[in-house]
Amino acid sequence: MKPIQNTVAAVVLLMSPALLLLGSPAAAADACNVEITGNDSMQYDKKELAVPASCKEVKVTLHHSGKLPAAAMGHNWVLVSTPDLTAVATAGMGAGLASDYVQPGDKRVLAHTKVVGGGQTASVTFSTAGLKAGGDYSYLCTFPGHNALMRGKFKFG
Ligand SMILES: [Cu+2]
Repeated sequence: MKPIQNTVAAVVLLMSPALLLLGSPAAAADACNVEITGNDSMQYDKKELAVPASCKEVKVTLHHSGKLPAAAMGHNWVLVSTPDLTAVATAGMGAGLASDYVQPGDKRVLAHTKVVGGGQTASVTFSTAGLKAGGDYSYLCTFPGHNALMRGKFKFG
């Protein structure tokens, strides 16, 4: 009887940290942190990113898994209302690499990272106060010519 009781006690002890993690605010915040990777083939690894509407802030981390420099195959992550996607891409093209291919002061840009080259990472943390739960949002890379392939849906809600 005794060894069995010990085993049960050990299992309960092992499980309790996991249960604590599940119930902690840190675990809830994790849902508000999303990651995406771009590569040398002009592609993101995800067609969709989703965060719950309970996120007051969202952190998006962009990795570039390739080897090419930012000037040749740079990527950024730009959040827009879907109907603004093409206009933001066009405006960004003219802004140039020094502005991370985002037109300064463009109100249609809801959030964006800087442009990264191979092996680099960038992240952006933004408030969701201006987002509508269930709204139609998209993300794109505004490096010239990339948005045709590098775009996806951003689900908030
Ligand atoms: Cu790109």
